[in-house]
Amino acid sequence: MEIKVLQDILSANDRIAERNRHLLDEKGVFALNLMASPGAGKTSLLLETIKRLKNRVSIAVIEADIASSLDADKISKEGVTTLQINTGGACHVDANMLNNALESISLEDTDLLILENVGNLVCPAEFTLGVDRNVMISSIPEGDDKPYKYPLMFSVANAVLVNKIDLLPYLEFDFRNFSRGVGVVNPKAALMQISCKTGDGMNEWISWLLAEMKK
Ligand SMILES: Nc1nc2c(ncn2[C@@H]2O[C@H](COP(=O)(O)OP(=O)(O)OP(=O)(O)O)[C@@H](O)[C@H]2O)c(=O)[nH]1
Ligand SMILES: [Mg+2]
Repeated sequence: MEIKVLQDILSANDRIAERNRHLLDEKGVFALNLMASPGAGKTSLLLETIKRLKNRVSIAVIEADIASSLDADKISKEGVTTLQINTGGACHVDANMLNNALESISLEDTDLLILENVGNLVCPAEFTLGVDRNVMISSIPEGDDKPYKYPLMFSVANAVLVNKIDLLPYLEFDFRNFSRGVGVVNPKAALMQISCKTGDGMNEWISWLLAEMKK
């Protein structure tokens, strides 16, 4: 009876993720997997992060999208190493895709590697990649119920960033309900409120990131 297919795929993924972890550790690269639904602000956060850190930290970015190089074009204008992966339909990056991408990046020259995962609040959370931290963005227009409806994504995140807080005057969003939901699935997650438009919360985010890189 051949009924273990899914399990085999996932364990194969985990084995490659372990290889990624070893490779990144060996080269001294701190790797971050940035996840969120489409349009939550992943590329915007990357741009703000790069602007603030590029003179202190050597950054490389992997952009993953189903199609196009639009995000990679924006990031490469900041003068950092940028690689675009087109998944051709897959709604996530798996460990093997990351492994292939790592071959094209000069890891010796990289301190911080950030992967912008495919915009999706479900699939990316299912694949271990072998990175140091998972960071997810949830944005105000998406609503305060997302931790209850998409618990896996929130449960794998080391940090949850609530973006677009500049829109709070125009939209209903109950932070107490949101943070209670995060607390239920992942009480250890760092929770930050940010706006990539106004820069609010960016100091806290950058401080968190630099502190995690030192651990
Ligand atoms: N008002 C407001 N708009 C924002 C903020 N952050 C991002 N945006 C806008 O939201 C839209 C989507 O932002 P992106 O950074 O492209 O989102 P993304 O998560 O990278 O999207 P995909 O790569 O398509 O999944 C853009 O029009 C941004 O200008 C914010 O803090 N406030
Ligand atoms: Mg993007």
